[in-house]
Amino acid sequence: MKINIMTLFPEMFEPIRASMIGRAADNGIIELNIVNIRDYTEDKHCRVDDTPFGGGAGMLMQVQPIVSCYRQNEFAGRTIYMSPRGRKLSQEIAEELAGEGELTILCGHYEGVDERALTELSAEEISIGDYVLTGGELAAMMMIDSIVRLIPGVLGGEKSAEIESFSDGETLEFPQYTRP
Ligand code: 4HQ
Repeated sequence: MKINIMTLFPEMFEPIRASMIGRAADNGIIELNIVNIRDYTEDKHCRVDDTPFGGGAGMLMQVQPIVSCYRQNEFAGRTIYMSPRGRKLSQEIAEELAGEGELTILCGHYEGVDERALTELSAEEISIGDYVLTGGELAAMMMIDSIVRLIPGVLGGEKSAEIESFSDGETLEFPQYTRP
């Protein structure tokens, strides 16, 4: 599976290069393609944000850098914008997304992104919960972690069998013990 991540803070994704996901990327089971939206700005001062038209607090991410980034990289597959307005992430959604060949994830900052960028990318919105973060990066990492562990070959054989037998029971685990 190819996972494209559009962000203003690529360095925030270092932690997912470690652990199980890092190994899956090293083994070629997944491909993490992390791109910096700022690299696509056509503004002479490299700005990527602007004030909301008609007023409102804070700043919004501009359409141009996002759309240029998406087009120039020829991203394909479903595009997901991490947003507290979105469909709440669940095991069912993770399972659904684990079956995709390519996913593009847009991480917003400031007050969010200009709605025209979301329309242009036909982005679906997914939320990790009813609370407000400073950016979509941590939300994206949580979603990616929940998806990638379901891809065959990412966890050890023993673990994947466990997933088969638990499927939706994963979230209802009983207390477990190592030997006394
Ligand atoms: N965000 N689930 C993006 C979130 C969030 C969430 C806050 C994402 C602000 C711009 N994302 N912006 N909750 O709180 O996904």
